Amino acid sequence: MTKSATATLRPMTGEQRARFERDGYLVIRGALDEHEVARYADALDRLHAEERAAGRVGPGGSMHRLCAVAGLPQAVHLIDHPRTFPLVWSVLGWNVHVYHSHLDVHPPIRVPKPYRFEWHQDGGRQNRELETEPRPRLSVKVAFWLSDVSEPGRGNFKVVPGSHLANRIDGPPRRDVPWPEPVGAVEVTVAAGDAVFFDRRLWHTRTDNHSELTRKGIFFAYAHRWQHSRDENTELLATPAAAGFTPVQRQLLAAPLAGPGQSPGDHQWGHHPDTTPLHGYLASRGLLDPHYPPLQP
Ligand SMILES: O=C(O)CCC(=O)C(=O)O
Repeated sequence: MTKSATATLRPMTGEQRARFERDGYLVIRGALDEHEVARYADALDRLHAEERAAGRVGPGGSMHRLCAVAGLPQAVHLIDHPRTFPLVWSVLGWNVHVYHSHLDVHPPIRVPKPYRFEWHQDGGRQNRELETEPRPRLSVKVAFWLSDVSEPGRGNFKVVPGSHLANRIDGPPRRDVPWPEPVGAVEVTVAAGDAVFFDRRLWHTRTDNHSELTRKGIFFAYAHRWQHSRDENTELLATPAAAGFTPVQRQLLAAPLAGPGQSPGDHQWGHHPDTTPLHGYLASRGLLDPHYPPLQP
């Protein structure tokens, strides 16, 4: 973690937890300061320019690049950012990693796009293969905003507050069939530097950017280490840049943690808290919680 991380680590407050359980998401105002916003936005702009030059952007110049830290190693400081990461371990506990992440740049839309119903819960097949109502939370996600989406129409994140406990919403027979927006849907209006922390079950969608501003964000989804990662960081972890990553950052990037004589699978399963960096980090600061199973010492 960065220097500031150690100074300000605080678990989720009771009020935040109640709001998160009720609405399925929280907005963290000013999660990044203006210098951080400028730094990450510049880095994202540079990557976007490279991707564009290499012909790897979508229609209209949009970029949705998976494995955020592999694409932008300086974004490693976002995965355990002191303003957002405590929300993650307060909910999921210490046996976590980033299982999926993306870097997003969406320039203004100049040519109308064909209709597509993009409302979804995260987790893909989890939403078919788990049988409970509601299905379990399993993962949470943090979106860091690097452009101003404080007005609707700027490619905002759109959600149905409180919908995380509903296994389904009304939708079209095929995604290309125009369909009314879900009742209660709202565009989340936030400034550059704000973050949105959400339950993967929250029904949500990206919206089209009809403004004059390019919409930019970085997203990290966290799950327990016993859930398979969609991100692939093996090459990243072998680069010189990775030498500077902290043990907690390495855990979050799914670096192998098993020591001599330990089975990698068992370690990933969570059998070895003593050699799981986040466990040690929280224990040494008195942040484990005997009353909350995922955080029990
Ligand atoms: O880009 C957005 O606003 C939404 C992204 C999204 O759908 C997701 O993170 O699952």
